[in-house]
Amino acid sequence: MPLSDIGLIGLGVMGQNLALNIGRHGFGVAVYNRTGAVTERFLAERIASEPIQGAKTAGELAALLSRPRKVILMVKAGSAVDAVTADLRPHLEPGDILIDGGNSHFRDTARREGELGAAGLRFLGAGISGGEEGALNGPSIMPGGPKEAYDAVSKVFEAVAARGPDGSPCVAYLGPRGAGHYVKMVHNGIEYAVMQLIAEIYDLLCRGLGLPALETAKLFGEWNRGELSSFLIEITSRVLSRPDPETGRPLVEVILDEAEQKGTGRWTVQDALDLGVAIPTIGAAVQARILSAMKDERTAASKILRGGGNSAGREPGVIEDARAALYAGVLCAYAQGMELLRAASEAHEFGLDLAEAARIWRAGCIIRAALLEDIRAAFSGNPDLPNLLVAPGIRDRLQEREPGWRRTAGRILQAGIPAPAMTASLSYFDGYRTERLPANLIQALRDYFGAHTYRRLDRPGSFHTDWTESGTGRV
Ligand code: NBP
Repeated sequence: MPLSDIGLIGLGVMGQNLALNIGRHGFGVAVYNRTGAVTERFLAERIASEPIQGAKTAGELAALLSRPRKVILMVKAGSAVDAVTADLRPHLEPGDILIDGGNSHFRDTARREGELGAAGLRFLGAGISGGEEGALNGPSIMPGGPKEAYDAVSKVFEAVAARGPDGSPCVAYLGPRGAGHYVKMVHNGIEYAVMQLIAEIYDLLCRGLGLPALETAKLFGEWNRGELSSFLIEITSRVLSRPDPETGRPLVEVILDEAEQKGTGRWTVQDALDLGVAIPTIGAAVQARILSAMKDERTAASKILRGGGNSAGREPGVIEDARAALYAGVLCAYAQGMELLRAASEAHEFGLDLAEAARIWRAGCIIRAALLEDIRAAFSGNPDLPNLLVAPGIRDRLQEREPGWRRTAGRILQAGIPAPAMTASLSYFDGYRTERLPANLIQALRDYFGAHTYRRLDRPGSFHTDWTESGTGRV
């Protein structure tokens, strides 16, 4: 076989499918996996006519590649990326390009780019979303790093990426250093939030209103044909309609209610806190997973703490209101993600184009949704848009759904059903649209106990009051 165009290390779920996708597009691929048996099985069982060859060592892989070498790493994020890089590095030459396609932290990506750059090697951090199916048939690809390194691999990325509604590939150069992994991190943060919002509405429908899972599946299926049309709503309908072959019950009802996480949601919240960006819906989703994992404690507390009736009235409009609440909550999640991207772009000097980020999320990735075309158009029309919620068109839809959103939040809280992401979204909306918040009192309290001073509405300057002295402050 001639020298391959691209190398791929790590034949897990993503690596195998991405290698097949690249091969199917006519690029020669050389693959290597730490556990050799995995490579052998892959070559024996999954290759049809794709130009894919295997290597037994990192050195053998390097020898199979045309120059400059381009190698995609699809291994577990963290120390595995450093281990694989160290293994491969002695076999590389200046100008070769390493592409980390895993879910690495953007700071690790920046560090690796610096370390490898010092040796003349080029390093790209490319977030890849779409899971197994996306990797095989077209993922959304979020690359960042040296622009000329991106240009050297863009043909491959553009060939294998999903196509958006206008036929354009769901990949774009996003910026230097960790820009690509940053965008992927925020993508995952939004994913956490949308999944939590869906789960809360499912809880309201099934536990609160007593709808059977199958009926709820039909509702999500209907919703998927309208403005909520998205991958996550579509698969919710599919999941809810799947019976458990052993018990005959809906499979979802026999699944343990402990949500796991691998860290990208937490990183999103951590960086938002560092940058001072409010992303309460995403934060609530991460916290909800943490609380869900406390199963034993929750089970014990459920026998002690009473509250709410766990059921909501089936008055007319309740379902339509739930749909409105879900749509509004989802909008808030995307709005917060975009705000974080904007702030991060400034702070980390990524030079991100928000419309491009929305464009490449329209297909292939887990948060793909019809709504993303509206988001793309909003930022394309006005790159300085202060917040997605005030974009013309979007704000009208939000306002129309606001009464139903509020009624749903009332019902769900009354029933004692937890809805942290939905209520956080509504409070985000209310907080953002409120001219005068009670932060005046916070400032007064801070000044009382810490002499932190406050500013006044009626004149400039900093003021301090001795709140304990005689006069208005004495209680
Ligand atoms: P995993 O994250 O489970 O990684 C499995 C691969 O990493 C295997 O090839 C394994 O080799 C290799 N590996 C590990 Br683990 N430690 C290694 C080490 N120290 N040295 C060399 N190789 C090592 O697989 P995945 O689910 O395909 O994910 C790959 C990346 O893509 C991850 O960063 C993941 O977060 C990201 N991602 C996954 C998805 C998804 O839906 N699964 C979606 C989007 C992004 P071995 O066979 O020898 O153990």
